[in-house]
Amino acid sequence: MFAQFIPDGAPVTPIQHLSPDGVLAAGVTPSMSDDQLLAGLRLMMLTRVFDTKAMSLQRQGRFGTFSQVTGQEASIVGSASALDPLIDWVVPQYRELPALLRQGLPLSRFMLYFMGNLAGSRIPDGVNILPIQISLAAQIPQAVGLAWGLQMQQTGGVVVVYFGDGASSEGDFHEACNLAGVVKAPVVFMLSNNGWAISTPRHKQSAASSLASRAIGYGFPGVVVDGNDLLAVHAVTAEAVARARSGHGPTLIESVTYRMGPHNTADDPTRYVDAAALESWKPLDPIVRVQRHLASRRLWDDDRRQTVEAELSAEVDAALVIARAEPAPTASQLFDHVYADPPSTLQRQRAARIGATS
Ligand SMILES: Cc1ncc(C[n+]2csc(CCOP(=O)(O)OP(=O)(O)O)c2C)c(N)n1
Repeated sequence: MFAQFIPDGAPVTPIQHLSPDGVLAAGVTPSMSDDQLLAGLRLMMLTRVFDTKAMSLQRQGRFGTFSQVTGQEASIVGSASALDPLIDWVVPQYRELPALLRQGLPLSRFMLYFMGNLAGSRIPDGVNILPIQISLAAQIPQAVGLAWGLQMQQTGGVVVVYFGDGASSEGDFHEACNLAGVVKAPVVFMLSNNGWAISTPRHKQSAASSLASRAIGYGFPGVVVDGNDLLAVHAVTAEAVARARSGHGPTLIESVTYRMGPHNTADDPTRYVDAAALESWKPLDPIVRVQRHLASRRLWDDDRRQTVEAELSAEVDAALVIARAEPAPTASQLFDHVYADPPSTLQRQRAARIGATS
């Protein structure tokens, strides 16, 4: 049973295992081994390296619109690390790169999506993820359906579905929670509260004192965790996954974090983000927190950081070489895989396109 079950309306202190200085809270046994912690740190760092490169690729016109993860790495890596990729599923929104990688998606495949290549939307066989979802919250009912199906098939699998505070205001979220509670679907609702839905701040999103408190209305637990704390997010998700796996149904996790960059490459947050608020989150960097913790235990130092950063930079560059070796997408491909029998208007447009591009 969760140590923290949301009482209706009460303000809640997020569960924290590591302080911003990297000190383990008294009485807490880490839910991750040292190897898992180092692997989690590496994945968080890879995501940060990728974000920087992706931003520059987008500015060069080689990538389409892209949403960075920066600041939210612990929230996504901590939760994804609690899964067994062989039987569990990840259903993403669009800001969950490291969860997809941990499930087994090759980085080069992820890149193809942002290069407009159809292959980027094709999930390789055996990788338990659904595609990126841009239509807000549409993935949440699908995740519940998937989880319900796994329950019927008795696979033992659990689904973690990711979405933001903005998506949690959509009807799809509430309908999905309701059904999941009724059928006790093995699903974990991972709500990344990063403070913003583009330019809409959290306080304009909902009058509820905590977004996790909504779970009460659907008959399952809600829990609030420090989303910049890898260990706490992992522990809370592991408990929610264990609940789901043993037939006790869903959990709503509100992971309190902060979006340190723009909403995406088309956004200018300087027009609406309070600079002081942004500054106040900088000392809470989730990557630095784990590095400090490991350094205090002599498992990390600056030399090691530089070595790993160089390795990760080379890894991202190598994935880009693979992605760029794929044939460039053609305009006529826009018409593929949408309709089995395209309407005549689309057939005419497609014919005109093929004529224009051949
Ligand atoms: C149904 C729908 N409505 C509106 C949008 C436009 N839109 C794209 S992202 C976004 C904000 C999403 O915020 P949140 O769910 O908190 O996720 P975040 O981007 O902060 O991770 C909006 C309104 C959309 N994609 N889909």
